[in-house]
This record gives sequence, structure tokens and C-alpha cells, in this order.
Amino acid sequence: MSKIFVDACFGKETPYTPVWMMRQAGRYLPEYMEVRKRAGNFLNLCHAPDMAAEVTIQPLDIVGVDAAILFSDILVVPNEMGMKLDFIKGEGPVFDKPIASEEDLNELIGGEEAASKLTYVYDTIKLLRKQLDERGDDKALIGFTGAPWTLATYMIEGQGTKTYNICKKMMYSNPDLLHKILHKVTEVVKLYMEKQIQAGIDVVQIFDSWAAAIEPSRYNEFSWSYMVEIADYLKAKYPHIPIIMFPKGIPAFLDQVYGNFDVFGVDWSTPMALAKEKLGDRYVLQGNMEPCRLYSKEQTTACVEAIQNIMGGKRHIFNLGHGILPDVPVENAQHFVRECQRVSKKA
Ligand code: 1CP
Repeated sequence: MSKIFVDACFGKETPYTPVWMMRQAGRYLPEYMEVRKRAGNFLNLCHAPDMAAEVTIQPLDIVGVDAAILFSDILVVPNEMGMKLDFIKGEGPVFDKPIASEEDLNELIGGEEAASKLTYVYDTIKLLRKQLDERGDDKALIGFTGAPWTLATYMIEGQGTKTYNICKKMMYSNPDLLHKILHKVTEVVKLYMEKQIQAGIDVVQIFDSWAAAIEPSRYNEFSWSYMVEIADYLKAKYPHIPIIMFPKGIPAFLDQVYGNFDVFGVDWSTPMALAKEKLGDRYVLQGNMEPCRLYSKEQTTACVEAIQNIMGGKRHIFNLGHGILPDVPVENAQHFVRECQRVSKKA
């Protein structure tokens, strides 16, 4: 039996439009905070399959979403390539030795060797596969990776950044080194996603959270082409696994979007009607409520209805246009999910 969520990714008719939320397993849920406390810190939680599986499933039961997203983080990949990672309270992720030269890059582990070190991710997926199958409730499991560009921003800057000046300096003054970094990360990510599929995920999402940092005329060269390379690799071997591409904040690039994938994730700054006009015939669209609308139930309902009016329940998956924030009341998230299911339910 195929899952509603997987059918929707392939553009098939479903009884209603499925919904999930980016960052749905996280700090707005008291139940998540309780497990995180037990784990001690965030990385311990990613490394413990039983606890990671527990928080992955929480939003299915508490919020009622139609798909679970594996609990992990995009930065476990550079971490296992050999970059020491810390999550510092109030500051976020920090790598102690950012990549500044080809020698730094050459010190990192690549390919199969790096991908095989992420066993705790594959173990979490195997456990989730078993738990989800035992529930028998048709919920899909989404695996994910960061896009090579988004990963490279952390590997080069050493942390989150508002200006991206160190990676952009490299982009314009030493593009060969940036391409070498992107290539090495891409080779690991291909195998990482392949192993996630072999461990039991139903769907792949590639997060390019920092797509908007690149000017539109360079976006394909430094990011999109690498994402397409990963999609091509996976599609050639696993055509039954849908691929969702989520490049955040690139409305000016919509005319140039190409590639062998199934779902285009629309961020909240891109009008859904524009995305439908440019891409709706070729790709299923996911999104795109502005996550801060979740602070108001009325604003949530109005937005869900507006999106439904544009998409008409066809070739669409409901989601936020980026991650849910930690101070959103749980009941408002539940309201969002109920409203998506209400407005799209077919008689
Ligand atoms: O518990 C905590 O306080 C740690 C906060 C946290 C969480 C809950 C981090 C640190 N990562 C995560 C989990 C996570 N990260 C998930 C699984 C949960 C889910 O979606 O339900 C996923 C898919 C991610 C992916 C991720 N990590 C992205 C891409 C998605 C996005 O929101 O754009 C990015 C950019 C990261 C980096 C990262 N990890 C954590 C933080 C605080 C950040 C962002 C730092 C920054 O702004 O630069």
C-alpha cells in the first residue's frame, strides 16, 4: 500500500492534501524539551537512536502531521568528515577549525569513509521504520540533508553568519577552492542519502536554507547544480523515492529551475501563485505559510484558505515556508494542521 504523503509527492490524487512542518520536532514541544534534557545536549540526542526516534514521532501524535522528519541535523555531515562541532547556548553551531585552504580541505575525510561514520543516523532510521510500520497508520518518514552550499557556509565561516563574507570572498576570489569543497561535500551527501534510503526513509528533502545568499546569476553554478547532481544520482537508483528540493528565498531564480526531482519547496517569501505559474506543471509544490502566522489562529486560517484557493488541492503539500519557531503555542500548530486537512478534504 502506498502512503498518502508519497502519492502526493508524485502528484497523484489523495483524499486530502497532506501536511507537515519544517522543524516540527523541536523546542516548541514540552515533550521534546523533556527528552533533550534527558540526553544532556543536542548532539547526544542526535547520537542516541532511541531518543532521536522518540522525538521524531512526537509531532505525529501531538500535532497530527502526515509525515515524520528524521530527527538529526544537517551539520552531522561535516562533523563526520572530521570537523569538530559544538552547539553553544545562545550562539548555535560552531566548528573549531573552519576551512581556509586546500590543505584544510584535504585533511577532511571524504566519500564512503565519511558516509559510513553516520551509523547513528542509519540506526535511528531503522528503528523508526520498525516503529512506524508497527503503528500501521500510513505516515511517511522523511530523511534529509543540507545542500552542499548550505553545509559549506558553516564549514567555511565556522558558524552561522548574517553576511557570508568569508564564503563570498572565496566565491569571487578563489572559486576553484569553493568548487573543490562543494564537490567533496556532494560526494559524501550522495552516499549519505543513499544509505538513508537503504535504512528505510520514504522521501528525501534537500535543505538549501542559505540559497538567498547567492546572487541569482551565480546560484546554479554554486548551489543548484550540486543539488541536481545529488538528485540525479539518487533518481537513477531509487526512482520510487520522491525528492523534495527546498532552496530558501530565491524567487528570482524560479525561471531557471530544472532537474529530475519531484517536489519544489516554496519558501514564505515567494508568492505561491508565482511558483504555481512558473513550476506547477513540472513539480508538485510544497508550502508555504509564513511561520510567524502561527502566532495567530485567525491569520493561520486565512493563510491556509488562501493557499488552498491557489492550489485547489492539486499537486500540493501543505507546509510552512520555513521552520516553526520555538515560542509558538502547541495548540496553534495543531490548529494549522487541522485547518490544512479541513480545507482540502474531498467529500
Ligand atoms: O534543541 C536545540 O536547542 C537545538 C536546536 C536544533 C534542532 C531542534 C538544531 C541546532 N537542529 C535541530 C534539529 C534539526 N535541524 C532538524 C530536525 C527537526 C525537524 O525538522 O523536525 C532539521 C531538519 C534540521 C536542519 C537544519 N539545521 C537546517 C536546515 C533547516 C532550516 O531550518 O533551514 C539548518 C540551517 C541547521 C543548522 C542549525 N542547527 C541548529 C541550529 C540552531 C541551526 C541554525 C543555526 C543558524 O541559524 O545558522
